[in-house]
Amino acid sequence: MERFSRRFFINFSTVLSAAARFLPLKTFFSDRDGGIFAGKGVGPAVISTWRHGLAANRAAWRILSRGGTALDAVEAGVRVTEDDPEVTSVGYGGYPDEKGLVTLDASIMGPDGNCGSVAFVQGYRHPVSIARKVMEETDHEMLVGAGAEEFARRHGFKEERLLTGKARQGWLKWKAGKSGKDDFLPSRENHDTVGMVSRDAAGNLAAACTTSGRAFKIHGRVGDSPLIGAGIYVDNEVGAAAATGEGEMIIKACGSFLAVEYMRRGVSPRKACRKVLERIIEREGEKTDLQVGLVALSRSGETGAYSLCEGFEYALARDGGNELRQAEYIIKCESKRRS
Ligand code: SD4
Repeated sequence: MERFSRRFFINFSTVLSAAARFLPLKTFFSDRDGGIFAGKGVGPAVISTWRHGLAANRAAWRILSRGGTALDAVEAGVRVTEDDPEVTSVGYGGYPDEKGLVTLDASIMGPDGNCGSVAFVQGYRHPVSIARKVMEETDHEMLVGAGAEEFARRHGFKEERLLTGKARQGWLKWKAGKSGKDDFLPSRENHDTVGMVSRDAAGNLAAACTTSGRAFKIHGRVGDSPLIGAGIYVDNEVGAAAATGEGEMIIKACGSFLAVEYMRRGVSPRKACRKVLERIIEREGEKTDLQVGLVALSRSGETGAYSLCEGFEYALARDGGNELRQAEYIIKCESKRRS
């Protein structure tokens, strides 16, 4: 009996793996998380936040499909968003702070656990690449403000003006409309940071995040995006996560680190993202009609995302496809109704 079962199992798994070579794996194994089959032979994958993640994913995929590394992919991917003047919360064209100055935050983390970040940087459109230089050329992890700008200059980054006409108009409108009472209330419309997590063909993981932060923020404010563990986190043996939304809430929960820790305990990426949001709700109570979204990827290639409020979109690229998805959410924030 035991022999029969073993033989049956071996035959069954041979058939299964042969079938999996010819048919899309998700036909057999797609799980309720919208993830992909967790096993050997799973190809590269990339997930990034919001609609502009589609363009970012395309650039990342070009690298992954040629056998490039996850680290190169996430850097190249989010640079696309940094370049896009229509995205008013990242890089060139980002909304300025209260003083009309565009100040940027970014981070990057690779499979070896190395990471780099910059915060409160002005005049450079690719803070993620400055962050990578910090990671690779120094034994520091984070540079901020004037020091980060000097470092960028020394490494050949080109200084330029990042405030576009569109962003300036938005700032002028905000200034004209603000009252003494509500000037620094969280800006709900502008949650479009790009965070990206990726897995390459070798199974290695990386993450990157880049943002101009909350629109019209107090001069000097830094959010979660450049903070390792908050905006992004990678543990190559477990998974990677990236966050977007109200940075203050993400920082207090160590959002991305916590998502990876849940995955370490065997929780799926989707559930890990949800559990981080539940933790935020526990902490923040009534404040939680502010948006937080998370994307995550496990070592084995399973993907997931979740948001606090309705309306978070993310882009998922794998198997040569690239699609925009609506994340599941916990609260319909306007009415505070739970889904
Ligand atoms: C921040 N988390 O600076 C960023 C903002 C953001 O989508 O994600 N917007 O708080």
